[in-house]
Amino acid sequence: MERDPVSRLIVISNRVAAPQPEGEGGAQGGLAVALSAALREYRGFWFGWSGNRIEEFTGKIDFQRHEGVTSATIDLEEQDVEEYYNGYANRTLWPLFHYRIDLAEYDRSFGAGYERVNERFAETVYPLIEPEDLVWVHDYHLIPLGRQLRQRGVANRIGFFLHIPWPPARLLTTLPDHEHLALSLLAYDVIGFHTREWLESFQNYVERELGGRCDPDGWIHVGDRSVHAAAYPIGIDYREFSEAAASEAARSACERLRKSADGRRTIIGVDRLDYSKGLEERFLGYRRFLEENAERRGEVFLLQIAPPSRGEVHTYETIRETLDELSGRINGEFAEVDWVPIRYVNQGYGREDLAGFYRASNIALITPLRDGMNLVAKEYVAAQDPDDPGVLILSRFAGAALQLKDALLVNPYSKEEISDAIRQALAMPREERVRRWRSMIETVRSEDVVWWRRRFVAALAGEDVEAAGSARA
Ligand code: ADQ
Repeated sequence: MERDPVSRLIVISNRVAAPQPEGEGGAQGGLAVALSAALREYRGFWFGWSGNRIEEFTGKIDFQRHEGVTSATIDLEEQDVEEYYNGYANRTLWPLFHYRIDLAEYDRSFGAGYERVNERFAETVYPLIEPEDLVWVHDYHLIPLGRQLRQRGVANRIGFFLHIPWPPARLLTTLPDHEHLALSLLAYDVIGFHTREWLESFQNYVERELGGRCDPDGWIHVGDRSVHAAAYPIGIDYREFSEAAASEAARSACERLRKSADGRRTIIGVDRLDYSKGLEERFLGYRRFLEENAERRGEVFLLQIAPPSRGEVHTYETIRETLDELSGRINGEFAEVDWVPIRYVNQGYGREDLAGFYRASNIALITPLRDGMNLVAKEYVAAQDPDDPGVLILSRFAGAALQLKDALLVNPYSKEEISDAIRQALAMPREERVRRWRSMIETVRSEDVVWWRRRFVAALAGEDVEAAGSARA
């Protein structure tokens, strides 16, 4: 295997998670899926929270080696988890960065817990960093970590990648202490976003709120600090996913779904149960389709797979109740003795099962209200039969929409657009499906997770990013 030109890579993210063994399910975050693939090729280690809670923080590091990846994890105190993870990360930043200021909670104790845990990460990891190491920090949980490491004398190249959108300046300024948070990013050498749109929001914020200057070549200057920021769209692990899709388990999952569809056409949705994924709006859009197309009712059904996530945050209980209620109502309203319009499944599946379900589905309905990228859309494309592919209906507000331009792009807030797109997808001739799919698979295959990681690491190592391939997003 080709070696990347770095001595060691240290990846730091909130959780260190390997892919779930087949069949065990669980909501597998996109970050976990992507990073375990990336780390296999490097020496170095992956540092983060173990997921365990303890009475008093000790800073003890647990090293493990699993499938070629060394992980180093620490346990956190209950109060840390409450304020940093359930609090600032998931009740403040997640909703705010997904444009939901109505759901964002601003509580001083959350901010304090967030800084404290970032300090704990920095304090524990910095003695493990050697002079030539490249350090790659991931996501909104750890924005202040670069600053914390610098304060401890770490002079290495440190990069930051944001897996979620960067919100428009007018929304971000509703966050108390937003300048402090944004200024933390200047401690990094490289900042990565999924798309140009999130990058431009960041640049706009820097100019408006921090009085900085953004050069067209990606350099951002604020005071005496200069940092390079660019779009690095993440992809799926195409090779791994294709192997999963070709497996016996995938074939039998595909067969199982086709058999149960009994000649009906399947519309599939696969998402973590999260308000950003637009599930309520999706159900309502599908309901509109059933209303407007009475003659097609018995011909299709929607299979929505949505394993619960973040159960400790109240808003997630609410969205779960809303969807239970809404799917029940739609089924009650439209079902026949031999047909149920929505199959709503609250569990996770292994990669092979998912690949089989994608392949058995004629349409994927992926309509997040806002999504940094969305890997499910790319997985759906990768799992299709080249001779008879399904149709991808995709929200124009997902980062993936900037790359997958041949999907049917919809406004996820519009019931009419969702309904029209389902009708268009059902009627789409095979030649058109093949043409659209060919253009999308080309992107999914070439701009995969390896390409993403190479481009970011090249930039972090100070090499020519364009030599590693330029981005379309
Ligand atoms: P997520 O919000 O978790 O990721 P997404 O990119 O779609 O969203 O990744 C989800 C992953 O989990 C996919 O690989 C999918 O197959 C898997 N998954 C989802 N439901 C599942 C189920 N029921 N069973 C098994 N697996 C399931 C965040 C950002 C995204 C960004 C990623 C990566 O919110 O915008 O694309 O990080 O950067």
